Amino acid sequence: MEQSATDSRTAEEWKHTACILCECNCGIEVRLGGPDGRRFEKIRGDDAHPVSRGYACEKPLRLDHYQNGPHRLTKPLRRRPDGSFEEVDWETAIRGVAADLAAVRDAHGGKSILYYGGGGQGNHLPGAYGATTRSVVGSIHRSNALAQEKTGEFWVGSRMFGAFTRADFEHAEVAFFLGKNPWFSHGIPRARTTLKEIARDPDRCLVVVDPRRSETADLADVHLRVRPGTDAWLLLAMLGTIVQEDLLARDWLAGHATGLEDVLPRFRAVDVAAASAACGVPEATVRETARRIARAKSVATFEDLGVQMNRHSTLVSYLHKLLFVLTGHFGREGNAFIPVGLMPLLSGGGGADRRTPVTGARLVAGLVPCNSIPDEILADHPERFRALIVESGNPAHSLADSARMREALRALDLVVVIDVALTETARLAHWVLPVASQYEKAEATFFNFEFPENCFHLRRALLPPPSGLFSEAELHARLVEALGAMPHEAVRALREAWGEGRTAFRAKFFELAGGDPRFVKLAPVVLFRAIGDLLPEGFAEGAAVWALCQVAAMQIGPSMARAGFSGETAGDDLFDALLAGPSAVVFSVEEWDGVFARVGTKDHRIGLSIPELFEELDGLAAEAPLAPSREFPLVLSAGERRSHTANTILRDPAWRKKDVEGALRVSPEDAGRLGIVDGGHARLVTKRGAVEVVVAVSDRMQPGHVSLPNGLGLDFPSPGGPVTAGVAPNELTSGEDRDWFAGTPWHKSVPARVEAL
Ligand SMILES: Nc1nc2c(c(=O)[nH]1)N[C@H]1C(S)=C(S)[C@@H](COP(=O)(O)OP(=O)(O)OC[C@H]3O[C@@H](n4cnc5c(=O)[nH]c(N)nc54)[C@H](O)[C@@H]3O)O[C@H]1N2
Ligand SMILES: Nc1nc2c(c(=O)[nH]1)N[C@H]1C(S)=C(S)[C@@H](COP(=O)(O)OP(=O)(O)OC[C@H]3O[C@@H](n4cnc5c(=O)[nH]c(N)nc54)[C@H](O)[C@@H]3O)O[C@H]1N2
Ligand code: SF4
Ligand SMILES: [Mo]
Repeated sequence: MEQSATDSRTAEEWKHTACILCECNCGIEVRLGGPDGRRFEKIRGDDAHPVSRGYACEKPLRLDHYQNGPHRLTKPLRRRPDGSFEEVDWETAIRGVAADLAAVRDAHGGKSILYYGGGGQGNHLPGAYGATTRSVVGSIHRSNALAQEKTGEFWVGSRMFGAFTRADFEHAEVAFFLGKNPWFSHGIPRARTTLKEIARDPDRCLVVVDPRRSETADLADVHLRVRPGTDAWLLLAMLGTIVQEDLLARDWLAGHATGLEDVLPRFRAVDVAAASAACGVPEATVRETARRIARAKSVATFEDLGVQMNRHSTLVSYLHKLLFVLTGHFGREGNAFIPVGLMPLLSGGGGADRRTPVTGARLVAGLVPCNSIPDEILADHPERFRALIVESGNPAHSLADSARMREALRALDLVVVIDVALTETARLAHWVLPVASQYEKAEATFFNFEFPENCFHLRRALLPPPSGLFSEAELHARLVEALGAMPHEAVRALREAWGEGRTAFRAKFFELAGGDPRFVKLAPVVLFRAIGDLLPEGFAEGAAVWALCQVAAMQIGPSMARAGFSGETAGDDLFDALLAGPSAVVFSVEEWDGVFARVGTKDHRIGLSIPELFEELDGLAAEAPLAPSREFPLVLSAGERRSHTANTILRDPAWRKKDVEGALRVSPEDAGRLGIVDGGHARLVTKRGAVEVVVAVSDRMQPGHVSLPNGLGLDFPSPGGPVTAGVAPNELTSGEDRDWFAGTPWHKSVPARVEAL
């Protein structure tokens, strides 16, 4: 793909793309400018985007920090024996990485090569292309951030629905947010608009479960201010109320669910008063809220990190889903649904019977639990991981216990990092392979969860990469070539067939796919080599999406037909629409009546019974929730989303106008007791580490609860040497504090103390 900075698309025009700072991927328009025409001078919401419809929050205005910051790497780096890096040319890097990967494979088997990442909030195509290199070197184990947040929920969803569920907040009478602060973290389309609409309407009700008076709680009709880490008891009390007061959707359950007899007795026995006391919410409020949910025509719910990175998280996911299912809030407008994806990112939550090689941790959705990764490396075990490929992820910063993660990275025979920046993880790599930014290549995500109309956005490159850089598609194509695995004959044949038209191309592709299972695994790079440069300018990396469109046409044909893509050419028509659309394209249209057909259990009924979780559930009544100790009297939530946090995508601290250091929020009561003041400094100590923090005294915090933002403590190049602002939260967290089932961490309730300085 050849592009020049002076081509037709760099004129004084707004270009359509998407924000990459959270999973919503709102459509935005960018006006480029500056001396080299590469600055993101103006940014606005894209009215043409069918989901975000012009909406954008404050964060994308700062995207120039991502695109044009001094953190961008331009040359491959190789580690010298003394630990320093040297710049090498691409020829050397590709050959070296291919040889090193092959050496690990030959010595220990491909199963010893772990792949981490594959995409962040805005880029999922690297995962598709990276799968080709993985298949050539025989890497079967993988992990990514989902395995430190969503795997418990996936597994529960797969057991109950055979799928992952989302909910329709736009039409819901009651909106229920459990450990989720959408005012800042979004996660639903046009979050603030929707929240305000619900809050304004006297017939609708916004319920927020959060120990903190979050910005979403400010708008709420009901704020259930639990004590940190006690949501399991709150849900127990709510379910106890629903069962004991007979608020169940009995008729509906009779037709749509199985296993009711297994769960009802458990909640009939609950002491609602005791469970309410355990979570610190008045019993009357618990009962009122349970009744409000049960009686509502529609209820949409969302659980997120406040509970998913917390105690009893898999059980909480189960109780949360029981809450809306037992009250009948599934499969109708304004309630929960099963999204129909172009590429079902969040399916396959089952398979927890497969285990990791060293510690035997469950591979939910095929992912190695993030908290297990160091244990799978730092073991004297023949099957330990020996090599790690990290692509678009920063595990040395984002996973529990950074110190131990660094130790694990140092213990590996080979670490290859593919990133735009010299991250905390890249610093420990043997090879760092820089790539084009998300605005210098075609990109897309599979965070497509809308209903009844779902959209996919294949974004066109806004500008060419700086010289010497290229995309992951090109990188993996080169690696596959260097490993001697590129099927050149297939590439040639497909390229030729493209010239003959789509019918010939489809026929050739499926002929090749049918003849050789290896071809299927390499299809992304084969397609990229065959047609990448034949696609419209700026779309080369979209080549693999052609195959996704074909698969979608086979798997969700009726949904696509309702969106206007039908018949033999449905897949190609969709692909062409993606290339033509200035913005996202509606690829599937559902009917609410069809939701139950998507319930993936044997009888298409919701399975209420999950016996694996009964012991934990039944034990709650006798369990004492996390209590303050003399050593650690406080509970730390390590990693809150704020106005100026975006994981580690924006590394430049200057992108934050306020709260540059990312203050520790402390209640006025605790601050007074500890003798610390707003804007002052303090020492924050956990069993794992101690750091110095800036303090913000905030009446949003309840006494005993302190909170640090996520994504800070990154180093950033500056003329006087690297600067760091704020605290990296995982210097304070521990790997063993995790859910017994899914292995997800307890970052939101870390026992801690604060000392005045
Ligand atoms: N601005 C911004 N938005 C983002 C991101 C970002 O980095 N910055 N990251 C994106 C990503 S990757 C994700 S996963 C989502 C996460 O989105 P959220 O889960 O909404 O984000 P958090 O702020 O981490 O946690 C949500 C809330 O959990 C609360 N909480 C803490 N302890 C408890 C508890 O014991 N019980 C309950 N019920 N709540 C508790 C916190 O007070 C907080 O308000 O955000 C996405 N959006
Ligand atoms: N204590 C604590 N820890 C947490 C959390 C918390 O709340 N508390 N939140 C967790 C959550 S929910 C998540 S999702 C994770 C997120 O953590 P990670 O999954 O590690 O992801 P990001 O911080 O989004 O980093 C993405 C990386 O991609 C790089 N990148 C950007 N564009 C490109 C590109 O085009 N190509 C390539 N190859 N790389 C690119 C960026 O430079 C960055 O290094 O953090 C988790 N860690
Ligand atoms: S809601 Fe998320 S995707 Fe949308 S503009 Fe804000 S950060 Fe970007
Ligand atoms: Mo996340």
